[in-house]
Parts: sequence; structure tokens; C-alpha cells
Amino acid sequence: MPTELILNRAAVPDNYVDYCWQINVDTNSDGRYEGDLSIMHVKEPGAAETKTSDILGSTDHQIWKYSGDTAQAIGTFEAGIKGNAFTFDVDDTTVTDFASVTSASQSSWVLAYRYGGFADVCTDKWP
Ligand SMILES: [Ca+2]
Repeated sequence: MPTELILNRAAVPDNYVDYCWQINVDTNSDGRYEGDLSIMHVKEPGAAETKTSDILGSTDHQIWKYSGDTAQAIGTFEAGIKGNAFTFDVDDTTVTDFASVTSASQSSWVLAYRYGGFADVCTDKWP
């Protein structure tokens, strides 16, 4: 976990995600994801490059539900930082499907960092 992030790098196009930490969720264990929780920053049009240590205050914390090829934001969650890790605190009454997630095998992690245009992104996934 870095202590500071550089947001809105000049090389990142407007409206592109420059940082994303995401948990994909497979609520029914069929191997396909029904949604995700993400801590994300999108470069707003014309935003100047800036350095911040307020990572949580500079990011959006959304719950997304997938339908076909689209995703819809259906709520937010409490994001935190504990030691060297993010925490995602979700009330399963907000997303009732999440109550059926009882195993780590029903999720995967994605970290994405963009340093330029569409293809200029570093992505790590677990597992
Ligand atoms: Ca599924």
C-alpha cells in the first residue's frame, strides 16, 4: 500500500480509471461474476495531476451489479485501510445476494493502475 498516490497523470485520458482495487463476486458459485466492489479513481476531464495521501477520500467506493455486458452501481460500502491492506465492509442487507458468499472461492481480486491510454494499464488478478 503506497502512502501517496499520483492522481490524474497527464498521460491518462479524461474519464479513464487511473486506479482500481476490486473484488469480483460470484454469488451463486457458477464460475461467473454477478458483481463487484471497487475502490476506484477516474480522471475527471481537465483534472490536474496531483499527489495525495488521502487515498480513501480521493476514491469512489461502489458496489456494481452486472447484467449482460453492463454494470450498474447499486450502492456504496465502507472502505478502510488497515495496516497494508484495504478493507471492504459491506452490509449484506444492502446487497442480499452477497449473503450467499461464504467461501473465498466465490471471489477474485483485481488491481489496476493506468499510466497512459487504453492499453497502458498494469493489472494484477488473484487467483
Ligand atoms: Ca455466478
